[in-house]
Amino acid sequence: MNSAGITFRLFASKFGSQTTAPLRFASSATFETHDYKLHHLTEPPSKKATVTAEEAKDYYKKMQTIRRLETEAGALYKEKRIRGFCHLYTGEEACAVGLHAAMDPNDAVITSYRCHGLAYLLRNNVTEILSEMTGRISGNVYGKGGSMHMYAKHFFGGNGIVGAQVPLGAGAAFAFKYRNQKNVCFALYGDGAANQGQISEAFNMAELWQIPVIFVCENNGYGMGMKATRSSASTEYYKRGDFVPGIWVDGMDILSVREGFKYAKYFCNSGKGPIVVELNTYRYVGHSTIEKRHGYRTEEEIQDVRSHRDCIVKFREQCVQSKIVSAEEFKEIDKIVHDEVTKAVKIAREDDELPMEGLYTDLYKNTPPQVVRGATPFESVKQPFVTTSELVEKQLKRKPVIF
Ligand SMILES: Cc1ncc(C[n+]2csc(CCOP(=O)(O)OP(=O)(O)O)c2C)c(N)n1
Ligand SMILES: [Mg+2]
Repeated sequence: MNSAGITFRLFASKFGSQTTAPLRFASSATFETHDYKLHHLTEPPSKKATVTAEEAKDYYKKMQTIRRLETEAGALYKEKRIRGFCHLYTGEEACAVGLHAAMDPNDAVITSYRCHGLAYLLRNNVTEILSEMTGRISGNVYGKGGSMHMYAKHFFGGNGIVGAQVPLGAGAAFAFKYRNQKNVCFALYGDGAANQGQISEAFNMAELWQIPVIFVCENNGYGMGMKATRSSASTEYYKRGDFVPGIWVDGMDILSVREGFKYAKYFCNSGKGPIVVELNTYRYVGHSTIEKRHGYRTEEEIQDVRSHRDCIVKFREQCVQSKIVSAEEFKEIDKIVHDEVTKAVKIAREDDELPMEGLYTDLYKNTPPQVVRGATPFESVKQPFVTTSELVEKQLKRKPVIF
């Protein structure tokens, strides 16, 4: 359901144009969000979500970029250019883009190892993300972190230990409260992580101290190869905070996600303490890129979600039908995304790795150069540069990454 916006822009010249495109396109539209479920809350978020044409194009481009960069990451992994673990976000794009659309630039975010989408959004740089995975200097942390460890000014990673980021997120939010700063921290975790003790401990402290943290459970239905119903006594993750209010959101619908997070942010910022947001979502690919086949779910199940709930396809259809963005404009965006990601892949393949001196940088913060014992079996080495940024700037004469 939607209603076209009241303002219009000319889409094609009225004077003698041969084009078959409609003459007028709406500059905004209002859609109905999907139903929310509430826990210890009375008023649901707004059922109406207005989106301008510019916003719609922006959200679409971001979701498509994440999908494309993850597809390329999967291919680079198969070529053995990405080594180690690599967890793709394919299918879950509306969660990150909807969150990003609702957050303030000074809000903090922390997530699990499935971090490429958020890292890209918070740095607005595809090259950094792909090059980090291939271990190149153009990477987000110069290739020293890899797939699970990417950062931005208010983005605390990328965390490989399941659930570990949740208490850290509560800590980041506590800092906001301590400083009287009206910001929130979004602490994301999965349905598998939801059963950990440290999550319950974080819920308790956050409620006790009324900390402005949004606990975001990205329920993609599986923890590795374990179906949520087999691991969780209750799969109503939005209720799992018990005394912490919660909300269930359709994580495949970007506008429902955006409105859900606006609501959660308003809740936290009005001094009511933490809130749990469960995003119902789905991952199309294996738990990590080394997974050979999905023994724990059927191809039909995956295809069914792709055909009926895909966040990108659905959003595109919605926008075309409501005439805020044309099919042609979407095709143009696809081309821009394709070109941008292709360029980034080239750099991720061809750029250099850090020289050996990079092994001894960023050991401590704000210290004079240290002597590193056992750098080789026979010698100690004095740090030639204290930080990797210094090494990159002074020795390699390249631009450092600035957070
Ligand atoms: C403390 C700890 N236990 C186990 C693992 C191995 N492990 C990695 S991911 C994962 C499943 C987590 O599933 P979920 O929280 O649903 O997140 P998703 O991968 O679905 O995004 C497990 C058990 C780990 N990394 N850390
Ligand atoms: Mg999961």
